Amino acid sequence: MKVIGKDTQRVDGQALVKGNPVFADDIKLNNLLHVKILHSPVAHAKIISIDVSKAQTLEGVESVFTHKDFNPHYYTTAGQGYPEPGPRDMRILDSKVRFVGDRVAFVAAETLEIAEQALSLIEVEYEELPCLFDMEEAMTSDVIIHSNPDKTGLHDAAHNVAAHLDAEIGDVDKTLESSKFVFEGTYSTPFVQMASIEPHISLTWLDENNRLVIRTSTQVPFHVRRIVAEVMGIPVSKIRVIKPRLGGGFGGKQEILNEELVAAVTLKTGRPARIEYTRAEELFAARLRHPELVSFRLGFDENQMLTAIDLNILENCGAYGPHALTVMSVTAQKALSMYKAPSIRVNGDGVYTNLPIGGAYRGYGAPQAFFPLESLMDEAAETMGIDPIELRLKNVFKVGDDIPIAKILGEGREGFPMVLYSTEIEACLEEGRILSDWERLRSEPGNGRYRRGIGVAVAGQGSGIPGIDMGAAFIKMNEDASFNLQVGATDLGTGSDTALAQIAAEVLGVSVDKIIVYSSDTDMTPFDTGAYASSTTYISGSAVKKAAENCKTMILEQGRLLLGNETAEIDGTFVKDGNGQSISFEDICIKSFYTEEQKQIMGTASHLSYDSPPPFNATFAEVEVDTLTGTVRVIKIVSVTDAGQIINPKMAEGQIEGGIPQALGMALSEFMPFDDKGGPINLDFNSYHIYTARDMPELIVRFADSHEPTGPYGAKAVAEIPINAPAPAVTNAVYNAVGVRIKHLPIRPEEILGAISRNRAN
Ligand code: SMO
Repeated sequence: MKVIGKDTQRVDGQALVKGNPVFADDIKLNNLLHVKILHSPVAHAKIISIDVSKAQTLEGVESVFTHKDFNPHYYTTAGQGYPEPGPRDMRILDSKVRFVGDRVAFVAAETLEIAEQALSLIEVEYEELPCLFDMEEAMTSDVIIHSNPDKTGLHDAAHNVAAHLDAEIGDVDKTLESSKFVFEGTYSTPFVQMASIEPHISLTWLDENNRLVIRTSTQVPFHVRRIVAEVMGIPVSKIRVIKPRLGGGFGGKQEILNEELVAAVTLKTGRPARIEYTRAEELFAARLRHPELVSFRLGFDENQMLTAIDLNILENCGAYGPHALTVMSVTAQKALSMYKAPSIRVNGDGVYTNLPIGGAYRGYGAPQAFFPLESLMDEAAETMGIDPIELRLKNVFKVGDDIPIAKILGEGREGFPMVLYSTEIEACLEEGRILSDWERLRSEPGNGRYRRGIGVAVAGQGSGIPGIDMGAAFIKMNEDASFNLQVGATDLGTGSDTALAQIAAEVLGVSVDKIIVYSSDTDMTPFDTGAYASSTTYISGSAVKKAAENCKTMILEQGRLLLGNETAEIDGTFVKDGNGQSISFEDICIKSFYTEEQKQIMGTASHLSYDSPPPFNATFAEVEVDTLTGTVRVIKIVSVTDAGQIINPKMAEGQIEGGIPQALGMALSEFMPFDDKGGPINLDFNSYHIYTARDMPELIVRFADSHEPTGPYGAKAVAEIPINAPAPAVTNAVYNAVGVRIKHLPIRPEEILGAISRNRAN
C-alpha cells in the first residue's frame, strides 16, 4: 500500500499550526447578540414565579426567555440515531429544576457583560423539594424527579429509574454454585469531565434566504439539525448546520447542548447569536461521565477457566437521562466481550439523582466496566496462583469465537450476532510483558519508604454501533486529477479527515494532497450519524472507500471510451490499453468536462455494518507508592493496541497518548465533589485536576500487526480503546506495590495510608 500505514501530514495541520481561522468562533458576525444562561442555584425545586421585568428593561438587553416562552415539549439532548434509545425527559426550559446548574432562563444582549448583569436581575422564587443524591435512596424514595406523564421512554419514573437492562445466557447462579473459585467485589468510578480545551460554542444567524444557519462545535451535525428542527418546530429544510474544526469533543459534543438556545434567539429576533460555555459551565452544566457502582461475581473452574460472569450496574444519570440506557449497555457489552464464560448475566439500572447530567465520554461506559473487571482478574490470579498475564491469555476470546452478548444486548436494543474475526490481544500482552520488564519488576520485593509495583489490565471497545451507525461519502474529480471528498463524518480533532483522505488516495492511486476533504455541513455533505462510538475510520472510512472505488470505476469507463478500447486498464494515474496508448487522469477529466461524453466523474456511497470489531489493548503500569504520604506516582505506562491495520501511525499514536492522561486523571486526580446541597465545588482547572504534560509518566506506545477483514484496508477503531485499561493497570500496580486493593476511584492517599497501617497492625 502506498498511503495506508504511512505518516502523512494532517490535511488540517498547516491551518492549525498557523492559527488560521478554523474554529467555530473564528468568524465575525455583525449585529451579534450574546447569550447567557441563568443556572439554577438549587438542586431540586419548583419555580413558583419568575420576574424578568428588570432584566428585560436593562439597556442593551434584547430578549429574556423563560419556560413561559416555550410550549411544553419533551426531547433528549443526546446526539443519537432516531428514534432515540433514551428517555425524552428534558425541555428547553422547564418550570422545575433538577440540579444545581439546570437551566432557568436565558438572556440575549448586546454584550456579554450586559447579558451577565441581566441574569442577576431575574427574580426567581423557588419552592425547594427534597433532594436525592444517592442512587439507592433515589430508587426507594417517595420523591420523584421526573413526574410529568408526558415524558416518554423512562423505565420507571416512580422509582427514578431512567433506564434498565437485564440479560442472561446460561444459568449464572447454578454455575457459580458449582464453581471451584468465586471472586466478587463492588467498585465505583467518579464523575469525570472531558475537559475539551475548546468549550461548547454555537453561533446562529439567518442567511439571505432566511434559513437558520448554526455554526457549532459538535460531533453530530445531522442530529443537531434534526433536534433543533423538532424543538423549534421548523422544517429541517430551514436549517443548515456547519461543523468547523473542533478543539476536542471526547463525547461531550455528542450532545445538543446549547444550539437550541441560540436558535431560539435568532428565530425570535432575526439577529445573529452566540453562546460559549465558560470552563465552570463545562464542569457543572455540560455533561460528565456517569459514575457507576459496579459489582461483579466471577466463577472459575480448577483449570482457572471462567465459568460465569455476573454483573450488576447502578449508573448515576444525574438529573436527566440522555445517554442513560446506552452507556449502561456499553458497560455490560464491553465487560462481557472480553472473556469467554459459558454463563453470563447483567442487571443494570440507570438512576436519576439531583446531580449534573451524565453523558457520552470517550469509552462510553467501558472504563466503568474494566476497572472492576480487571481488578477482580488480578485478585483471581493471585488467589489461584497464576500469573495475571497467563490468566488473561487463557480466558480471552480468540479468533473465530462467537461473542454471545453481542446478539442479545445491542446499544439500547437487541443486537446482532458477532464473530471475532481479528484479535491480537495475546500479542499485545506478550509485547507489553517484555517492554514493561514485567518479570523483573514483578519479582522484586519492595522495601523502604518508596515501593515500586507493576500491574496489567486489558480492555476492548467497538468500531461503531452495529446496525445503526451509517456513513456516506461523495467524491468528485477535478481537471488536475485532484478530488473533492465530502463527508458527513465529523473530525473533532482526531485527525479523521486525514485518515479518510488516505483511504480515498489509496483507492484512487493518488497522493494525499490530491484529496481535498470537506467535513461537515448539512447542506453540502451527505448524512453521517456522526463521530461517536469509535465509528469514523471503520464506518465512514468504508463509505469513503466505496465512493472512491465508484469514482475510479467511472474514471476507467471514461478512459476506455476516450481511448476507444474496452480492455484498457488503470495503471497508476493513467488508463493504458496495452498497445502503447494511454491517457492521463488529468486528460480524462478535462475531456469529460469539455469535449467528449461530457459528464462529472464522481462517486457516492453509504456504509452500514452489522459487525463492530473490537479493538483491544493491554496496558502495563509501573507505579511508585510513597508509604509515608500515601501518594501514587505513575512512572511508566506501556500501552499495546490491536486496532487492526493502522491507517496513520503518528495519528494513531496520538490517539493513544491522548487517552492515557484522561484515564490517569480518572485513576488519580479527577473527581467532582459536591456540597451537601448538591452544589459543585471544583469549577476550574486549579481545583479540577486534569493530567498535564508535567504529570505524565514515560509512555511506550505500540501497535500489534493486525488485520480486520471487515474493515477498510483492515482497519478497526482506535479512538476510545486507550482510555479503558490504564486505571485498573494502575490500581493493580498499587496492589503489587503495597498490597492495597483500590475499589473506588480516584485513588486517595488517605485510603492507601489507612490500609497500609491496617495491614501492618494485622
Ligand atoms: S463517548 Mo463517544 O462520543 O461515543
